[in-house]
Amino acid sequence: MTPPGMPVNLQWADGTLHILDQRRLPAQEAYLVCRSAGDVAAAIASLAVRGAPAIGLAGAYGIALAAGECGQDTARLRFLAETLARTRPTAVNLQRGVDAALRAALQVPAGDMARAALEAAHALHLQDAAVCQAIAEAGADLIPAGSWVLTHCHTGALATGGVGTALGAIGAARSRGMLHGVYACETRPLWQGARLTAWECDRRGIPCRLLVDGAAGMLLASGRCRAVLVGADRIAANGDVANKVGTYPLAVLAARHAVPFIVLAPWSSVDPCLPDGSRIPVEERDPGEVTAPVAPANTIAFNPAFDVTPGSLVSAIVTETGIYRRPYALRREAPNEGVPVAP
Ligand code: RUB
Repeated sequence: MTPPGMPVNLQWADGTLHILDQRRLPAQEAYLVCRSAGDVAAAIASLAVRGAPAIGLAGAYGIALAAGECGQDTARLRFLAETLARTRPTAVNLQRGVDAALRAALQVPAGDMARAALEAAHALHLQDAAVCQAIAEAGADLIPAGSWVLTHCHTGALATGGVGTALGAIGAARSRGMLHGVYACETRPLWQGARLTAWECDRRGIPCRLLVDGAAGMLLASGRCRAVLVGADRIAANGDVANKVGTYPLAVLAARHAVPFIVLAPWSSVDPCLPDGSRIPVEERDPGEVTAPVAPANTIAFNPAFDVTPGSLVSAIVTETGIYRRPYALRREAPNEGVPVAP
C-alpha cells in the first residue's frame, strides 16, 4: 500500500486508529492515537490527517470507533457519523467514507456494528491503494517524456491509502525514466507543498524544485514546465474541480501558456449530483492561518481553503475508471464511460 521510503499514514492497531500527524512533518514522524470518533474528528479538523482520500478513510475508521462507543444506540451512531462528516465539508470523499462504514454497521445486529464498520474501512483502504495505482499508471501516460511538471498542495501517499494521485502519477513517470522532476508550489497558508510534497519527493527519489505560489506564472511563461498535475477534493458533473486554494490561478496560467492542466483523483471525489461547481461547499478556515506569524494583530484575513476551477480549463480528468476529456458530463453511472485505464 505504502510506497517504499514512506511511513504508513493510517493504521488500525489494538482497537485504535494510528494517524501519522501531518502537522508535525517534516520535522517529526509522530503518530496520534485515536481512541474515539471525537479523536478522529479532531484529527481531521486540525489537518493531522488531510488529503481527500485519506480523510475518507479516517472517517470510515472513525465510524468503527463510534460503533464501539455506541453499544446498541444507532441514533447516537448516526449522530457521530454526521459530526465526523461535517468536520471538513469540501472533500466529498469524507462523506463517502463515513457513509460506507455507517451503512455496513447498520446492516448487522447491533453487537456486530463495530466489526462490520471496521471491515468496511479496511476494504475501502485496500480499494484506495488499488485505485491510486491505476490513477498513477494512467496519469503517467499523459506526462510528456523528458519533462518537468508543476503540482500544487500535496497529493502523495500521505494524502491517500496508496501511492497518491497526482504525485502518484509523477512518481510512476519518474520510475519509467520519463520525467526529470516536479516543481511544487509551497501552498500557503499551511505549506502542504513545502512541508509535505518536498518531503515525500525526497523520500521517493523524485527531483523536486520548490517555488513560492506567486512564481508559477514566471515558471509557466518560461516554457520549462510541460504539464500541471493536481488532485481534487470534489468534481462536479461538468468537470468543475474544487481543489486546494491556488489551483484555479494555475489553471488560468496553464491555459494562457498552452500547458495541459490535468486533474487526477479517485472516482470517489466525483459528485455527479452537482451539475456544476457553484454548489460545492468551500471550507473557510481560521483567518489566523493567514495572518500568523507576520501580519499585525488586528489584520482581517480571507481564508478559503479551496477554490473551484471551471471544467473548461481542465484538459483531462484521470480517475481509476478512465480518462475523461472536455466537455465533461460525469454521471453517476459514468465509471465505464472514460477511455479505459490499462489494467
Ligand atoms: C488537500 C488538497 C489536495 C487534495 C488531493 O487539501 O487540496 O490537493 O485533497 O486529493 P487539505 P487527491 O490539505 O486542506 O486537505 O489526493 O484525491 O488528489
